[in-house]
Amino acid sequence: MDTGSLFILSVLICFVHPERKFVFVNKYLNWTSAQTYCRESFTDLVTVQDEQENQKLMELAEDLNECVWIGLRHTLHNWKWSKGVPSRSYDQNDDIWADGQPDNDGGGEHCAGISVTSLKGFNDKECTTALPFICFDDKAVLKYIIVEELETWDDAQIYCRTTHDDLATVTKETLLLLVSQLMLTGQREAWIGLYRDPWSSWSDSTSTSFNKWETDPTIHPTDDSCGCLKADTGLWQDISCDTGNQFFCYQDLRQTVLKVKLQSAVDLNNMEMQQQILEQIQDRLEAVGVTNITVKWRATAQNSNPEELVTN
Ligand SMILES: [Ca+2]
Repeated sequence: MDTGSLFILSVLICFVHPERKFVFVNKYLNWTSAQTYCRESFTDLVTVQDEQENQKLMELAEDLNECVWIGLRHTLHNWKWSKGVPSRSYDQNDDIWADGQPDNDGGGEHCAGISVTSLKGFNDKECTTALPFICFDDKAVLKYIIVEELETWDDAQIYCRTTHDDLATVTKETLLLLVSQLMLTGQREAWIGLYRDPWSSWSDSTSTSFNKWETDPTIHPTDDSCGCLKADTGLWQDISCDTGNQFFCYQDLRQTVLKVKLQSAVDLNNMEMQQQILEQIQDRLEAVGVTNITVKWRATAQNSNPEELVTN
């Protein structure tokens, strides 16, 4: 046989209508091992986006009297601005923090402020603390407005969004100016628009506001807590990620990989030949009822066989 003519092709099929299949895995693994298992065997640990999906998972585990891992893990590393700009997120290693900060003192410091005692950067504090705050207003002459009323971070955000644009986004360059202005008011600290939600990131990087927490899970000093779903009640608990639990994976049905071996004397780098093969695959799929798809080649790192086909 002419081994030079044997090509291994992978066909990745993407359906237009997204659909996910949930899988209950009856193995007891810690959260990280469960994540690895799901990624190797399916797509990822499950993301729960609404009540209907939460119900589906309960039914899948048949009212099991145990807590089953879902794809939620506590993370302290994802800081965001209220106004959403700049678009990048900050983490603990960014050069925006005062010395020793963010320290998440007490485990629940998820909002950030500036202080007259530090020109180096910000401090994380509990969002329920009442502080003055700094709004930003692009239409105002003085765009940074220090409001001396004491408010929680959430109420300060509401005020700024109602009265001005939003809570202020502060850079290293504007920090010195704002601290100077704060000193003039006689206040020592003020909220800015920086915050984090430690439970907003799922294993597959989806962001969703849906949750079913049994109790407020936000007070954790470290990132060793993960989310699980109690199959009998549908409520979520946060427990140590090292616990051995059964778990829910999901399979993204929009992407199905088919591996095909072709024996051919033709050169698959020939553009016309590639197009003919794509059309034949598409025709065959439609003939068996697989519609709403297109198929195309995906270049591989090495431009030689095996090559891959991708559809979308
Ligand atoms: Ca702090």
